Amino acid sequence: TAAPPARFNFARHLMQLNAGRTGKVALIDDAGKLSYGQLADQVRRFSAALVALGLRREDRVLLLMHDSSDWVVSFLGALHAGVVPVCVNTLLTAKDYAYMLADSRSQAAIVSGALLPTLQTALADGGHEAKTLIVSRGTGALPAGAHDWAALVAATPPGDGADTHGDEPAFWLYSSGSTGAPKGTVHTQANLWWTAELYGKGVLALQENDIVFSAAKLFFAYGLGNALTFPLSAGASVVLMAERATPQACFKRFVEQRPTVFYGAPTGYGGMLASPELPPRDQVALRLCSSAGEALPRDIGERWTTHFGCEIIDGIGSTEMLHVFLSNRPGDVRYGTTGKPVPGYAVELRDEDGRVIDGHNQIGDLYIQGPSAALLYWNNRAKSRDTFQGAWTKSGDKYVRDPDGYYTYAGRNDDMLKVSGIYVSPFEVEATLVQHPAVLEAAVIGKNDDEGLTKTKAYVVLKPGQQATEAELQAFVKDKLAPYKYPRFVEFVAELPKTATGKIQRFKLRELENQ
Ligand code: 3SK
Repeated sequence: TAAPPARFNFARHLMQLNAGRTGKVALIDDAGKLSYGQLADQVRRFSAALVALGLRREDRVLLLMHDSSDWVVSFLGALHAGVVPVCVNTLLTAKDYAYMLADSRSQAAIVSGALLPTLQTALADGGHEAKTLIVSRGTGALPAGAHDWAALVAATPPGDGADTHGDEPAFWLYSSGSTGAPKGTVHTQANLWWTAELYGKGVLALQENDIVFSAAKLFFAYGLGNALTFPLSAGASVVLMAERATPQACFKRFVEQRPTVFYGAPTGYGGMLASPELPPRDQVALRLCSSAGEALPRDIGERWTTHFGCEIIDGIGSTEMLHVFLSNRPGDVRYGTTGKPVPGYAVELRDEDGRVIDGHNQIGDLYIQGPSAALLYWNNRAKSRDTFQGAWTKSGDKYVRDPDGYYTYAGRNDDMLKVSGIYVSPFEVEATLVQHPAVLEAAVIGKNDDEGLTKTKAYVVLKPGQQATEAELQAFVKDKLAPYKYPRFVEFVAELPKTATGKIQRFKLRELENQ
């Protein structure tokens, strides 16, 4: 595949691609529809509004929004102006946002009305440079000096945008590790183009007449490709929803909007299959489904295909590579495996000494080479060097390759857990549990449920004479961390297995749990 031109702006590129589709529906959200023509107009207005508000090329702006057409316009509008959106997870705490505002030195914040109170708590923390606040779909009165998103777009004439370089920092996503603060992962304008070419077209082969719907939200790298980069690069239509992707919320969209392509994570597929409200095949229009976030258990894939008659294309990507680099292919699905490298990416398995494993059936660390890798982690030279090793990017995952060339997931090489497709650091949960007055020690591991999906389990030692219940400790964690990080199971034990030097032996707990 030929590279995009050196001077390249992804927002402008999409507008040029879709110039002949002005009347076609691009986005369908909870409030209504936006055609490709309206989308281009709003992007150019929002881009000009950012400039008029004093934002300059390469300034960062925090984007904390629920999925909606305003999210898409804000993201593309910023890219169009050469302003850098820092897209953040809507499920986090004010403390997390205070960190991200300060770390990114965001000069402005764009926020959904429903998330404004949390952002305001973060802003009140100080230590940031955000001077401008833009509120999308607010309900009450705006804070003093804040701008209403829709009024701003309506009042600003469309701008021409910036003549950006394809390799210039275009947007950030935050990536979490087992220790330390989340890392601002800096991506370029051209990286979006590469993911659309290699996975969106190369593997999924999205078509203009597709209607796509993603359970993964736009702030995740997976959701960004699914519901923005790929469909808008194909002239397709996108269904967006602000609410959590419960089985009921997904079924409602399946039946009412009739998407042809759906993207989810294994836990979501498992939850839908278990629901008594699962719609029959003839009420939906699905032709293709995709899964990522965690390995898709074979049984879930097979049951979904039996029910709906459509395959789930399981793959793995990363925030660092922006999207999927290893994947099954439509018509060539081997459930239980993550398929083969996506053309345009190379993958290697390396042994403990860093030597490339040429043979089969030997577990190794997965490294990826490809054109959509992030530039760096912001303010984190050590971790950037460790992850972005020249042309190769370390994934942190272990894989094994079979003689036919299919790759199967074999765990992480750090302690991170992926729960419902989202990373959870066991250390962060442990550090929170021990803040509870009754808890002496805690160890958190991944426990496989009956479907083979990972759930967090905490082993807890209470202080002598103290009492606590499972529900109380779960609520304690939910209150202090992003709620999705709470341990799904808590077991009280008299002591934790430890080495002679006092280190907790999590592997012994894992063996115990998953035998
Ligand atoms: O979790 C994944 O497999 C994934 C897929 C696409 C983009 C980003 C991620 C983390």
